[in-house]
Amino acid sequence: MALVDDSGVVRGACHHDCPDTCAWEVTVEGGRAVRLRGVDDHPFTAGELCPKVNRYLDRVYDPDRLLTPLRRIPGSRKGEASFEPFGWDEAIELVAGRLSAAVAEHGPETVLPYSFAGTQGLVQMGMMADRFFDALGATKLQRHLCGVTAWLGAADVHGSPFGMDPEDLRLSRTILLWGTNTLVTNRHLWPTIEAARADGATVVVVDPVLTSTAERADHHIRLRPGSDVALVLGVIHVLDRDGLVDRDFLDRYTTGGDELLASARPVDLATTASTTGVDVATIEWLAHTFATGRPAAMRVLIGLEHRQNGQEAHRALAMLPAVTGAWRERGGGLCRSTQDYFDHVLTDPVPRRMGDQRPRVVNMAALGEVLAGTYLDRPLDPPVTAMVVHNCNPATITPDQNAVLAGLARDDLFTVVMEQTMTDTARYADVVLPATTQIEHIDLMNSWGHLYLSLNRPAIAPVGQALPNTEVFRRLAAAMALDGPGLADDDETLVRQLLDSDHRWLDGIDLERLDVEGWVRLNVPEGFTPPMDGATATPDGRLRLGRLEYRPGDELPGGSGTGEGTAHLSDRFPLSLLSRKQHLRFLNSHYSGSVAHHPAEGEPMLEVDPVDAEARGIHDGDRVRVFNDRGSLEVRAMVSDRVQPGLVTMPFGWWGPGVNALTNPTVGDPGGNGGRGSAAFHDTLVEIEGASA
Ligand SMILES: Nc1nc2c(c(=O)[nH]1)N[C@H]1C(S)=C(S)[C@@H](COP(=O)(O)OP(=O)(O)OC[C@H]3O[C@@H](n4cnc5c(=O)[nH]c(N)nc54)[C@H](O)[C@@H]3O)O[C@H]1N2
Ligand SMILES: Nc1nc2c(c(=O)[nH]1)N[C@H]1C(S)=C(S)[C@@H](COP(=O)(O)OP(=O)(O)OC[C@H]3O[C@@H](n4cnc5c(=O)[nH]c(N)nc54)[C@H](O)[C@@H]3O)O[C@H]1N2
Ligand code: SF4
Ligand SMILES: [Mo]
Repeated sequence: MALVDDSGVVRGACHHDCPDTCAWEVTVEGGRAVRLRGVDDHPFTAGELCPKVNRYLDRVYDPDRLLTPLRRIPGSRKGEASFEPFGWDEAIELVAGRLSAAVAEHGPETVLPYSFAGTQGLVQMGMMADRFFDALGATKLQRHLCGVTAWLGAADVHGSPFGMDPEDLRLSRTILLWGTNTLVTNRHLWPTIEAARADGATVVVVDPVLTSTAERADHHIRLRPGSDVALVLGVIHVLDRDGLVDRDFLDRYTTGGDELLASARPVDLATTASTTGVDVATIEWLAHTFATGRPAAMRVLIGLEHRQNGQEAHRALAMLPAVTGAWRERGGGLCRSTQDYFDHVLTDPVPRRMGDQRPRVVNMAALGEVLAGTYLDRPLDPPVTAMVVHNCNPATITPDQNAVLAGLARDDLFTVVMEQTMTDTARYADVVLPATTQIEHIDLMNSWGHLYLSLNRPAIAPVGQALPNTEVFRRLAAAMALDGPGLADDDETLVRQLLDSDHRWLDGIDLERLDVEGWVRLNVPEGFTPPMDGATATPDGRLRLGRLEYRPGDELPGGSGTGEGTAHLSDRFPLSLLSRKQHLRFLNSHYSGSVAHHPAEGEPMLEVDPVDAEARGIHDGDRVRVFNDRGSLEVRAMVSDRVQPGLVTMPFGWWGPGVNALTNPTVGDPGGNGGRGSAAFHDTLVEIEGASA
């Protein structure tokens, strides 16, 4: 079937920052999209989308959809969303004029682009935006809130951490879902896991929380938050002690195996048990199961990375399959994001300006600090006086929300927000520009959960006066007379440029074929096993193992953080706060503006263990105050044995004052890389008390 056929059905794919990248088809009648559903023959989607996106057309035609450019009414306060509509020509002239004036006064680094993965489409996510900001010489943003810490840890071992083809989990006999909530965050992988299980696979979830995935697994190992490296050390100790190390694999494919084993040898399992909360028998069972229940795979996404020691945790997990030689069998090894496969073959021919020195680089986790005028504790010169936000909702998703909001409220900051709906971030803008949705623009979709490349053709004309991100940057570049490569390329040209590759994984895959077939699997050989197939990209081509050491993050019980004053932070704030992706109908901060997507409880609730609740006289349903030095929230408590003593959780993604008012913006930086990696959202200490106290 052609992508756009006579029956008015247009093929596309979901743009959300979700590993599944489902293929969909949109039925159009009289220029209006009337139906959107999953494509039956897609190996992952198999005709089903998800509770978030089944009603995507409600979002496209939402009465609250932004339809025209808006400018802030003079004299109104930022944040109160007092806007008046105006035309595109005036909007482009205003934004171009203000950016040019800021650059003339302070130099181009005064402009901060702030964007993330509102759409993962390669064209609308950043291709033209990056060309625009490079030509301008703006401050560069490390877009590192998701996936980079996990990548750094796995790359330390693998060079380029391709990981297993997730479809090969079908062949596994042991599957460790380690810090990933598959049923909620990666639901289209679940049928593969269930099929493996029907053939005898054992499914183990390693997670501090009894998640819905943990409930459905064969075993749940409820470790203490942030203690994974200690658990891996214990497992390696047992493997070594019990003769389960694959010595031949270590000798042939790795370096540093002896150092790794030596660091695990002195481990005292009783200490591991008290550090991790996992008893010795379970540690021994886990080691034996992973070594002997073969093929044995470990599945990770990013749950572990949002911690100060997240990189080390991901490094530890990447090393474990080498110790047992799990990679030897198809269906064994490390199964992680497949992003590297696509990054390898789909590249913008316009090179990025990578200046490590200039333009200066800031990490997006530090937005609050940056807008307050410092970065890594040094004054920012020039200060940020203009910010352009697209594909992102920093008022909700960035750590240390109060600092972010204080920055957004600055009268001397000129803020442009390109959005589909009036998010909390857009409310603070000087200019809001209406953005198209996925069924209104073309894009090329890679995936971090499988190996299929999809083309998304627009099904309908833009709703209202919405424009694709690319078109806004083209218009701004022209209005500012910017001189740079590819600034006038149209969107279809951008797609062709990405596909124009000599790499064998893209042989025979071009726009024409994608137009006919909708989606195509990269030509990665079936059963590709990166370490066995010569794809280890370390300098000597061997997996790089080495010493492993458990060090808790500063802001964990037992960590060394002190906060204000000299008392240990956990003396004042004894509870760990975890904010995961919990709701089936939210996708990060998407959809929380829509009551139809809210869970039954209708508000974000704090889950607290009965032990901690009783110690504070808190009952199920009570209103409580959750607080630390960064902020304070009032929410309802849910007394629940899904968490554990010392751990409270709150869902992430709700608009308004939310869990990020409390979260830790520290960036894990073990390599001294000047702030690379993601924020330690989950290394957050809090205290709670009854709200009336
Ligand atoms: N406390 C806590 N905080 C977290 C996390 C957590 O687990 N806990 N997770 C972190 C992670 S992993 C991530 S990925 C980030 C997500 O952070 P974001 O990428 O900012 O989150 P989203 O809500 O997916 O998308 C942001 C906005 O993009 C807009 N958008 C979608 N498509 C388009 C488009 O085509 N054009 C334009 N202009 N806009 C578009 C949407 O309307 C939406 O408001 O949050 C991080 N923050
Ligand atoms: N429904 C839905 N699906 C989504 C999203 C969404 O918002 N909603 N967001 C998408 C995005 S952007 C991403 S990045 C992915 C993330 O996908 P996942 O990585 O699967 O999701 P998270 O909820 O961030 O974290 C997974 C699990 O890690 C656990 N965890 C936290 N700390 C630790 C620890 O110290 N050790 C161990 N072992 N486990 C720990 C949490 O309790 C949680 O259950 O999901 C994507 N899919
Ligand atoms: S959000 Fe994820 S599961 Fe839902 S349709 Fe999009 S890609 Fe599929
Ligand atoms: Mo993410």
